[in-house]
Amino acid sequence: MSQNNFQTKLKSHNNTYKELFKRHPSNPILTAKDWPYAANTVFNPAATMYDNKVLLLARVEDRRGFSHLTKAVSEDGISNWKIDPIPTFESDPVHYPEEAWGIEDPRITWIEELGKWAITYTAYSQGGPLVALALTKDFVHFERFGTIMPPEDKDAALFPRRFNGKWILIHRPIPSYQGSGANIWISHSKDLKYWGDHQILLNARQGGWWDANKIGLSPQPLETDVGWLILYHGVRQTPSGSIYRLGLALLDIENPAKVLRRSDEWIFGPLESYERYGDVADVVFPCGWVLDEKSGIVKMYYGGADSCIAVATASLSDLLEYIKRCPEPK
Ligand code: BMA
Repeated sequence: MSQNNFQTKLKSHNNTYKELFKRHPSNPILTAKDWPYAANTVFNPAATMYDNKVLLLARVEDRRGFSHLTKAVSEDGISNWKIDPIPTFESDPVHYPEEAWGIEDPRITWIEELGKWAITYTAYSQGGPLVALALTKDFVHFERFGTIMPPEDKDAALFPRRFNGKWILIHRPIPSYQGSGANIWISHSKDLKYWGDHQILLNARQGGWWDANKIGLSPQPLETDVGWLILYHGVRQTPSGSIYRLGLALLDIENPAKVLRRSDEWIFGPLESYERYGDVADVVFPCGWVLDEKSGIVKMYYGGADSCIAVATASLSDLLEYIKRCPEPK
């Protein structure tokens, strides 16, 4: 190929990806060193707005290997975090034996109808991880619902309102039939306690895809003018371990069981050293995001390599413009 042809060919290829989420220069914004008490690591935080401030409910792992949840609150969502001096929400294995080995990876949804926040979290039981639910008005007192999905199941979040009288939960059961992959499901309930009408929402792809075999919801669903915006993680198995990356999907606003769009490519993945190296290498794992309605900026909070908390920002209109250009799932 002549040099000219080669240059033309290069130009015709778009060789950069549009970066939707930009990492904050102060990353990682929180580590175990910032914690007011001894912890192995802090990571995978849920996020919501509380009293006009950003509230994170971080997963804190102690040196037994068990996790609990502790809140950190900040006005700008970046700095000056006020962290509870003791664990905010701990496992209670005496009354809830399914919490034997700790509680992990919460997601928070504000439920207007109840005037409460719903926290869906992974309880680590002797039978494996499962989904549990608690409600709170103040992030001080918690109303436990206990187990809402049996093991193995995790990565759950509620939609903020009912659809035709029913609440909808997104979650990720692991089938015993491994050939079918770990897919994202939705289930319905009239009372938040008893769940049914289970169905697959998003399938893990197969073969060479970045999100082959295992996917799971990341933060809580975000309501937008064009549908529910969903950020999910895909787990790629490689000879040197797994890589956790993130993709986007858009669900119908009135019927969230209907997937309108899904990104073919991942939009965020481990690149920086705090995402690549830590207790578990090559993991970005958000459990929460908040939207500033005025600026239209979304702040996504994520765990880096199971060892720190980081934040990345995107404009909601860029995310929507991107997802609207993505294909309709087959
Ligand atoms: C997942 C969850 C996350 C963790 C990730 C990588 O299965 O357990 O809490 O961040 O693995 O270790």
